[in-house]
Amino acid sequence: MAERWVPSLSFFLVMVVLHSADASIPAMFILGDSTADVGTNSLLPFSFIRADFPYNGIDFPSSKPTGRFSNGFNTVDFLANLTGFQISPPPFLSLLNSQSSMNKQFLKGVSFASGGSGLLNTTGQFLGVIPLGKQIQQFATVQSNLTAAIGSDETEKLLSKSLFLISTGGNDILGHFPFNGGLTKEEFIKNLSDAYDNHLKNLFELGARKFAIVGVPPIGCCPLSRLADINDHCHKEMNEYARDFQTTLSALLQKLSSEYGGMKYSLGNAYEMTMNVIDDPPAFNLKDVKSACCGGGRLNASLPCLKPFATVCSNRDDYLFWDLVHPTQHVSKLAAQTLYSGPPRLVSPINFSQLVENN
Ligand SMILES: *[C@@H]1O[C@H](CO)[C@@H](O)[C@H](O)[C@H]1NC(C)=O
Ligand SMILES: *[C@@H]1O[C@H](CO)[C@@H](O)[C@H](O)[C@H]1NC(C)=O
Ligand SMILES: *[C@@H]1O[C@H](CO)[C@@H](O)[C@H](O)[C@H]1NC(C)=O
Ligand SMILES: *[C@@H]1O[C@H](CO)[C@@H](O)[C@H](O)[C@H]1NC(C)=O
Ligand SMILES: *[C@H]1O[C@H](CO)[C@@H](O)[C@H](O)[C@H]1NC(C)=O
Ligand SMILES: CC(=O)N[C@H]1CO[C@H](CO)[C@@H](O)[C@@H]1O
Repeated sequence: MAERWVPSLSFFLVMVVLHSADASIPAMFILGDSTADVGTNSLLPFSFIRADFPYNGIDFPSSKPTGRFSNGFNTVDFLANLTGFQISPPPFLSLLNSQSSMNKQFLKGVSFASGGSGLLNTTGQFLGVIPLGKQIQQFATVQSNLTAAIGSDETEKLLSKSLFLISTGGNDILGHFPFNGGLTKEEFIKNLSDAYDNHLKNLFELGARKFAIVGVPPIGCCPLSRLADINDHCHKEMNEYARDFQTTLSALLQKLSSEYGGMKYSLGNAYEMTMNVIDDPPAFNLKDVKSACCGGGRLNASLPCLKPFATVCSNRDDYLFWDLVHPTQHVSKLAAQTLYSGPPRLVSPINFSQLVENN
């Protein structure tokens, strides 16, 4: 029974790959932290970083918390939608319970993103989350399952055309404060850059070619970081780390793409994009760029966005921040539009849409 079933499934999978070969991107693979998580952490029994409770998801279809750190969709959902998918691919951990065969969803993409994680294994290590290195090991499983199902040539072709979207680094920097582990800023940023270098090489070796990368936003300006200042000002030093990391990451990607034939990338400057919003809220139709819509206490950042303890604002599209760290759905949509079709000042050397269409 099983022996007859397996070959016919493989045949079906090959047909699916061939059928979608005319789409510019057959699949999206998502890695990173809570800016990209679509429910991974909800499936981790011991994770402390989660969003599977209201008021999260209040603006999601049927007002359900989905594990997204948002009132609705996140930036990856909007990017996936612009690329031609409905929403973000589902979490890897939700695709494992299909009995003997590989999950067909692997052909369309998988999300490995885990809230609270970072580039370094040590970031979030006591929070029960999945660091980027382990996310890449999970992708290696997907790659080997694909190879077993459709063969190595088809897998190579599929992965080389797929988009690998990575949004990470913010938690590494957040976790570096206030104790800096005795490292200078330069040493720490070098650590992050070396880690990124290593992760990208591992993904390249597994077949990834198209990298859509989102840099670190000005995390010193999120409500949580502003709490540390009596005047609610941004945490300057944290922002400096984020900005310097953007510069270092840009140089790293340039170097890697010259060394690795066939590697293409697009780097979004989340720092600049978010600063533009903070510096001129009315230009983006925003009224509040300092405090959270959902939470409680000073800046609504002293409490998590947890019903019934938190309050939730009704004019959510007026806010930059949904909770003490994460953007609202409205701002996530703006971010996705900029990453997808913005100018070189904000996303370079090409924007995501150019990366998608580039073959
Ligand atoms: C993008 O999202 C909209 C709204 O949910 C949906 O109607 C549309 O079908 C999506 N696009 C694709 C290509 O799935
Ligand atoms: C997927 O790959 C993993 C690791 O190689 C393996 O343990 C598992 O059995 C594979 N699953 C399928 C359905 O091939
Ligand atoms: C991080 O963890 C992975 C296993 O998940 C391991 O292979 C790797 O060597 C570790 N990296 C460092 C720098 O410790
Ligand atoms: C907190 O959110 C409530 C709405 O839920 C709002 O009325 C209030 O102004 C906010 N507080 C601060 C300090 O931003
Ligand atoms: C990036 O995106 C659009 C397509 O969505 C493209 O036409 C445009 O040239 C790019 N924008 C810039 C400013 O490079
Ligand atoms: C994980 C890692 O790369 N740690 C390094 C960070 O930088 C310091 C100082 O340069 C090194 O000693 C660590 O090994």
